[in-house]
Amino acid sequence: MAPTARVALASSSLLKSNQNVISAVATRASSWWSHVEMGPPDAILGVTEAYKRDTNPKKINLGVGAYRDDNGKPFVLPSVREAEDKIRAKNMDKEYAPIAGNPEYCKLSILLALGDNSEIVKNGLNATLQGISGTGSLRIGAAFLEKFFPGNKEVYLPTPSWGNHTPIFKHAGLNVKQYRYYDPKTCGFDFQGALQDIAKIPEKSIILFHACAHNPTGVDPKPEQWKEIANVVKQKKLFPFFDMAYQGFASGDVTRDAFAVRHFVQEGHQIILTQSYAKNMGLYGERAGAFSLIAGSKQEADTTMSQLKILVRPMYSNPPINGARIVTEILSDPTLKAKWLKDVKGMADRIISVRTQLRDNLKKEGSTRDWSHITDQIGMFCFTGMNPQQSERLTKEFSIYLTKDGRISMAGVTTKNVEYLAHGIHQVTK
Ligand code: CBA
Repeated sequence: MAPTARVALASSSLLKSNQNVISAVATRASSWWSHVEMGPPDAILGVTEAYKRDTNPKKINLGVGAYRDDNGKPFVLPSVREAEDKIRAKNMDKEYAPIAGNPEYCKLSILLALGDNSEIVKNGLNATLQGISGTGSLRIGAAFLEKFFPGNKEVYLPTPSWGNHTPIFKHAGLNVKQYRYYDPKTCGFDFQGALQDIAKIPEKSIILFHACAHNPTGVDPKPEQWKEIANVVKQKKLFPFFDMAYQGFASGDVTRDAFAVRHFVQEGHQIILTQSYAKNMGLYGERAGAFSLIAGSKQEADTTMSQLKILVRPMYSNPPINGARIVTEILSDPTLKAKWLKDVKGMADRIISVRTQLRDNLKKEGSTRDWSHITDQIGMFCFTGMNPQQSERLTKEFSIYLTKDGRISMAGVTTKNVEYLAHGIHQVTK
């Protein structure tokens, strides 16, 4: 072919491909989805996305509640590594789990929550399913309540609560309302406010409690206060829903952290309980959790379980197997369980220690503010009291990432970054 003809052919095919691009763009403009507007980034997980884009070597991510070791690195618990080795040696298959998950896993989970000698478990009064971590278990609970709760389809949440609670319940079609919980004046628990509001909740409504290590405030009722709350809940015929995402993470002791749940159950409350192994076993991405309800009889446990399975099947069919195997391996082996309990204590203790360091460093920086709540609050988070402007300045000027409500994940604070963090906080709050 003559060179001029070749050029003509090439430019005509270029023209054709351009036309294809133009018509593809035109087709997209009249797409089914052109009306979909850009949504805002997630208030918590969006913080990690922004952190990843930052190139400042001093950057700190205190957004999401994910434990880090003292080098700021993700931490896989030694007990989990050991469990994984054991599982690998068993050369297990990859078959589907049952709809409700592995029965042994479910039993071990409810025993961890209620205690090894639980009468409820002995009498078969619990309906427990493996859920997709804490969030998925909450979502099962929301769906079940929407369909079967015989009272008001209204859930009362503490103010504030974990940002995902409202969307989870609304998504299932329940109304969401609030009761007082946190007192910004004292940065502590507003016990009287909570009692007054709970007493005003219409009978037969649902009330949500954080079992321990309240997120975002790090403020929990004391055992005596839980007892009074349990009484009011009973008098008002409210239905208690416990979200237990941090068992062991608050005090370092899984029994102590289960106090509220066990007390309510002992007092005869038929609670719903959701559990997560994301934090206390560091199984974030494995999505291992559990949903339980306490029924009035063995037969009721069976009927509710049958309906729970009917709800789960079209949502995700059955849960993932790997995380549940790790949990089962740990909780069913007393030696490995003891090692895990030590790992949990180690994480909780490190957090408690960096709380003191942060407070001391703020003092060293010359801050005259009262920062006692940093050490008074417990669990993964500290609700610093910083306002949205101060939180934004901390991010913009110091590359310290946190949620706009002033919550910082203490799990991301280390002996290496605590001075820089204290400096930043002092600069934006003085
Ligand atoms: N309940 C509460 C009170 C939580 O804080 C969280 C996690 C969950 C769900 C349930 P999962 O589904 O992973 O088991 O946890 N909250 C976060 O730690 C974070 O994981 C947080 O930073 O707030 C999240 O998903 O927002």
